[in-house]
Amino acid sequence: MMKKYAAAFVATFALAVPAIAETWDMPTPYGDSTFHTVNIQQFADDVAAATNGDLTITLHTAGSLFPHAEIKNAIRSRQVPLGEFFLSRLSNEDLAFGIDSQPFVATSYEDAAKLWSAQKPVITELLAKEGLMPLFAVPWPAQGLYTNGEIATVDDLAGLRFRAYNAALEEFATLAKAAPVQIEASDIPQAFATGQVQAMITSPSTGANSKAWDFLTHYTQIDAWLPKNIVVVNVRMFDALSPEVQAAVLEAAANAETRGWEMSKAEAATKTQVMADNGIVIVTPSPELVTGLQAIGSTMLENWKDNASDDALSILDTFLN
Ligand code: PCA
Repeated sequence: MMKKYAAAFVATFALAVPAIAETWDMPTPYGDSTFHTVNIQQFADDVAAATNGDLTITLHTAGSLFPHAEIKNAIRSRQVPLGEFFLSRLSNEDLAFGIDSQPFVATSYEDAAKLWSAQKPVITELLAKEGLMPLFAVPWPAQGLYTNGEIATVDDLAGLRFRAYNAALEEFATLAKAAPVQIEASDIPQAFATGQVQAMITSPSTGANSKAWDFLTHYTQIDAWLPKNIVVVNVRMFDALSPEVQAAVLEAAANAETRGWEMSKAEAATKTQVMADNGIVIVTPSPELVTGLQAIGSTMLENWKDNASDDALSILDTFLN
């Protein structure tokens, strides 16, 4: 009996050695049709191809494995080796994570790239303290305003139940005298259908993916900020990979970052067109609205500076100089 066991063990072990194939589960809060998800699926496919299947990454989309708020800690505690989330959701840990969600700081892809270069070393160090390492980050297209009817000035936002996705947007809505309600991207259609919210700020990607024309009429192109998703890996789990597989992951990650930024730029135009084709009125903001929104942005940035660490403040310095 013992012998048989040992023989079976040896056989299994011998078979297992050449095939050190590993499967990594990768949660994301966003749905399959989101361009970020398409991009991370390509990243997973690239890793599988480059490692001949030694590392297979399986996506779990739309918050199906962990809710958004738990993804970072799931990676930290090694419940999953890696995952994707909205970077500025970590701003409650350090404001350095949230600079990309401050209105009117970086509103073009060029500025967003410059801001990411300034932000990356600071947040890399913060994440390292938790045993985490960023693999790549990709911005959403510039954030615009979705409403029923035209919004001529900030006063028109007063009293609206306003969908928010992070603390900055909550602060924004409050300063606009609207009432913020936190809703995940995949829950947007339901939240509007049930009247939980009446307006939102998000990208043309999320607007089109949630079929904004079913519950809203106007999209005002305020192009206020380009917030990022980030893909983060647990360092211990990464270090346990062979050097060849590590190199394949890093190369696929670098390619995913380049490809993701290009996909984002393309989305900004194509998804705005999808909304227009479906009857959403695409509006250029009035000068009064822009002035009012910029005033809110200034207040928010002052608050941010008052509470930011020196390292967080250095991001803004590097970006502005
Ligand atoms: N879409 C995501 C984050 C930013 C964006 O454009 C959302 O609305 O939740």
